[in-house]
Amino acid sequence: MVALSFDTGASLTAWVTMPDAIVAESAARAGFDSVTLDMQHGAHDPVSVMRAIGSVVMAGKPAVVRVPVGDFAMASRALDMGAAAIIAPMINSAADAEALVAATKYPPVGERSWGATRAIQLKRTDAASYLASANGETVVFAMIETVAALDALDAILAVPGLDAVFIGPSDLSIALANGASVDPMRADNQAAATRVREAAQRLGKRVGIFALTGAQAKLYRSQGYDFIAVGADTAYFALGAGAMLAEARAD
Ligand code: 3PY
Ligand code: MG
Repeated sequence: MVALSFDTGASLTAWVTMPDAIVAESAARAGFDSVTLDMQHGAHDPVSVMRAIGSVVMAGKPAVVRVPVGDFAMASRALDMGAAAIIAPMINSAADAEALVAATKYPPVGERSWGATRAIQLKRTDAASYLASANGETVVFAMIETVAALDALDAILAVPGLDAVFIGPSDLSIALANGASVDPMRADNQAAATRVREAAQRLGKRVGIFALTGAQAKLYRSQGYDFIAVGADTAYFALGAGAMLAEARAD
């Protein structure tokens, strides 16, 4: 495992939905600070995630895994496979956050089950050192993206062992508009995101957010987010292809 670092400002993560280790490795080599593998809306499954984590770590970058909704067993497995951080979607209550922490932190903080063989291999360490450092080094993000989560924000942030929150601005915008629109940049949604960021920062927790574009990521950097997802692999591919084709067809 290569750990996430926040030492040089916001950590910018690539978002990878295509379930091939070469896509993840290419993202790692493109200069992002980490690579996030998406098992919620992306096509990654446990085997593709395991292979992609290896490629990312061997390219020298931390791998992050977003697990499917409520799949805390997968969160624990992703850490076993060498993920440096977990993003868990739709955490709507302190009880959800407690279940997430229980699965991802070893006693006395939680009840993560032992089996980090691949993580130990990738970290070039031994079992005792891994056990001693894992709770402190792995970062567990609870996604805040519903009205229920906003209502329970203080209780979620107070859960011992929860390292961070990650705002899902698209889902949050849908929830705040009661389904009438999806618009992360809508003023009420940005105000809610700011409220989440400030509450997390007051308690010394890390805070992340998803940016659809580079310009949005730049705005979030200026606002002091610790961890920012910058677009997604499908957009990197389409934008790169579009730019090359336009160049090729220019007179
Ligand atoms: C959201 O914006 O809802 C997300 O989950 C981003 O990944
Ligand atoms: Mg979401």
